[in-house]
Amino acid sequence: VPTLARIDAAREPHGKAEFSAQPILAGKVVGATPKKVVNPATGASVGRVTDATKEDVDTALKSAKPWAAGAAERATVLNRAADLYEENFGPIFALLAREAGKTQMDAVAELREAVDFLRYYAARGLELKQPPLGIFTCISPWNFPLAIFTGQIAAALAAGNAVLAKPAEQTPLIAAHAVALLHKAGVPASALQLLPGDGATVGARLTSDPRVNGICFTGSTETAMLIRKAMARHLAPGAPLIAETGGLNAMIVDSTALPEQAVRDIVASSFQSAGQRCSALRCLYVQEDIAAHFTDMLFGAMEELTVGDPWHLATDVGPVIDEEAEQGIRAHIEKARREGRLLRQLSTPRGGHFVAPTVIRVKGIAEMKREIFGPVLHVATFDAEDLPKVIDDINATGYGLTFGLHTRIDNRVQEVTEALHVGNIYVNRNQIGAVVGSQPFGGEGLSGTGPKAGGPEYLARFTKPEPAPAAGAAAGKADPARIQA
Ligand code: UN1
Repeated sequence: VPTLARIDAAREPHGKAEFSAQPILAGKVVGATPKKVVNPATGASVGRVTDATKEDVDTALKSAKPWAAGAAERATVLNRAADLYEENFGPIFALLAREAGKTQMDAVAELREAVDFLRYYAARGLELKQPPLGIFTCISPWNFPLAIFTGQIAAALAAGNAVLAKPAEQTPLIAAHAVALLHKAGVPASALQLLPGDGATVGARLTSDPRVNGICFTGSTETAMLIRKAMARHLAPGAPLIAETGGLNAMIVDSTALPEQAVRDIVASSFQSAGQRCSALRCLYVQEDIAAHFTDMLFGAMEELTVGDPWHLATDVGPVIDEEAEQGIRAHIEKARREGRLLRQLSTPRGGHFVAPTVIRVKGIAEMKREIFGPVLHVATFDAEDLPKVIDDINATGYGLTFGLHTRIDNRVQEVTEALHVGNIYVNRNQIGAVVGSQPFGGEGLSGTGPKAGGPEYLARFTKPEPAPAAGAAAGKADPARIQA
């Protein structure tokens, strides 16, 4: 990782530069009516984007060709792309801060993850036995506009597919920058095309055209359900949907936890990335006996956070992504304030889409109907004898993405983790920031389809299915990476 001084120097020339994103169809850049893309922290222009039209989607589908090179050559190209990403950290960090509101800490982690995905899938691609499916639609979110955008594409390409990539509407500029690097590394123009645009024009077409052979999606649970319906109507039976969706993630802190450590991990899990991760902590359960003292410590630690423009290296919490996000989260906080449940809120800087870290009291996770995608932590207390009920309530949400546990009771780790239907469990640490390769990431139930991204089973879903194994062969296979301590 470069030093902060080097990061600052490398991104400086890109601090005011105007970037652009346009559809890239079989290598040709098209379109001429650009919309402005603005910085969520300042409202200043970052550049312009041209959305793809329905004709562009059709052109892309006609030009798409699965990547014919052998697995070894594909791996070489993806590794070269990883090198190019690393060399280009200046404009990448500038774009992550200016277009996506990422703090430097988050930007460093995001570039690392994107590079890890490229190298990991390049290596796993060499082990694949089955041929590619054909054409993959990849639809990615604004909260990891480089890492998840790249991870989806790298997986589909490593398996030999052609990719039609639709970046999130809020973050097309970094996507265009990434696609340029992938092409420069040697990914053929017909194997990777970029289609910026909205869900109605671009997303809907890319998920309901019978020429598409599979879909990789990260975003809301509601959108995943719409995609599944469209696929059932229009795509060939068996075309896979590989989806990572929402979460309603809990953490339990019992009276044996180390308070300083738990507080630090809660602050990171709830407020880092302004809470805009599907893995983020939403509902904290603190054991009643320690609750008063513990929440005081938590409020004290929150006070240390600097909220502001992520261009400043000292900023801990940047803006939320746009006006709609800001208003939605604010409405949720205001309701809690009216009901007398607002426990703490930091002061909010002016000028951008800022929501200051906030803590709200709840009785339990059961009353939280949906994921609030921002820096808002909900806190409940529990008595030790009610632990089974807490576990039942967490399972009853139907989501199952991440879970955190702070305890020094050995049996409790086993009891709790066995009872929970959750993809990623973190013990005595924070619950964000899964690591490609060693901590594959993905949820159960409403949180996703599996297999886990950055894990050994992921790539096979991008290939023709293997003939069914003998009955019982794969049954009961434990996932050793599910629990991280
Ligand atoms: C998401 O926020 O859409 O472990 C998923 C983590 C990240 C979460 C990515 N891999 O925090």
